[in-house]
Amino acid sequence: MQSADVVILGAGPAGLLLANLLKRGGIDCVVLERTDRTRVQTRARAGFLAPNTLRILDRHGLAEGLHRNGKQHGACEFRTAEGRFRLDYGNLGRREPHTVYPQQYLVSDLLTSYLEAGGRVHFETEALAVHDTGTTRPTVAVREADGRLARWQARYVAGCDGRHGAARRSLPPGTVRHHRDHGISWLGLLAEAPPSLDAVGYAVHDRGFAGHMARTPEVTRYYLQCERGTATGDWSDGRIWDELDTRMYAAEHGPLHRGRILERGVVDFESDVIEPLRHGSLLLAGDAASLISPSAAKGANLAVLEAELLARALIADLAHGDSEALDRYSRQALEHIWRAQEFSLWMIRLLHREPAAPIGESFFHESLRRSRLESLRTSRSHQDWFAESYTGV
Ligand code: RFL
Repeated sequence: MQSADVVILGAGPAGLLLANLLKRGGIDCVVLERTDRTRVQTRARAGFLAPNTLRILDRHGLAEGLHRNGKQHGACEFRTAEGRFRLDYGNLGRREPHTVYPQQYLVSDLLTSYLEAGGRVHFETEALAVHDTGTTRPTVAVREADGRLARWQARYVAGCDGRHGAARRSLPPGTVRHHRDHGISWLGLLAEAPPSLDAVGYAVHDRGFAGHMARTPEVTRYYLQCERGTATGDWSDGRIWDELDTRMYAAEHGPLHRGRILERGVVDFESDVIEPLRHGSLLLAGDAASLISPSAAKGANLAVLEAELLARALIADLAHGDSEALDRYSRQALEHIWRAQEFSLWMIRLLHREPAAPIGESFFHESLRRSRLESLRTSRSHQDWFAESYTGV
């Protein structure tokens, strides 16, 4: 049986930042990743990184690529049937913009730095289950690249393997999972087209939400609220662009730059929180700890924050014998998670028509939504709160 003090499941932002920090802290660790290196380095997901994410990466000298190629972004534009308004949130609240840097670039930077420091990553190694989490010698059952079954032994296992990973499957019976299905779905699109506005676009329309987020000068992310149960192939490219134009009020504000749809995927809006994040020798971070709907762009930022907190706690425990540190990690991380969940829910309610009600009939919800948007358009203190919550984790 192979072993490491900390076996990390998953080479996403959470797992790879944790691995970097543990290695620097002199802790023996290994990363087990289900997919291959190319997949890890090319999976396009998040792009909007919070100022605190930048501070964390800076603190550990891991933000070089981000400073070189990331773009500061501090404005969003809300579009409704009544017109549009822009919030320069980078100059409101704490006056901090986002940095747009595609998640796959961040993951590549973290992977390169970890490997250059002599870190170990086993690709195409799928964790099947974590055993004996109630003891100080947990084991991880894995299927290796050649299909062979094997086991790893650890002092701690860090579950950074997302919502469908082995860590969640291995939680002890009776573990609390606070869960909410928002009943909303997005068709998430990556288009080979330059951004069409110099701001994040949030369009609130009777036909459903549409969103626009710059990624690079050549690639833009779009979102279309769609019916639950929509399959990725249900919408043709032409229908997607026509619908985006309609919902983003292109007739009033100008058409969108069209291009090839590079990637499409349906995201069902669900949120959950596992509580606590420590179960004996099994610890959770990132999406494995809490799933957050992408409406407020918090997931990757929480993953980075939790990875730093968890690294600190594991080093305190393993190198300095601080036996309280890991329980403290759970409490601290959960505070941040619930704050992000709260804002994310607020964004969901701001941007979407009520899913259960037929289009145009949910008068009460629509009136509240209009009122909320009007307050955001006109109240400076509401704008400051928005900016602080939007960029904060
Ligand atoms: P990840 O990135 O999912 O990485 C988990 C890794 O674990 C591997 N894995 C396993 N490995 C071994 N054994 C197993 N059994 C395994 N099961 C899984 C996987 O292959 C993978 O490599 O989790 P992590 O590190 O917790 O990071 C979370 C973020 O990826 C996620 O929260 C964000 O992408 C969410 N998100 C956004 N977050 C932001 O902060 N800003 C954004 O702008 C933003 N945009 C988004 C998003 C998520 C999206 N989708 C696809 C849900 C946009 C979209 C469309």
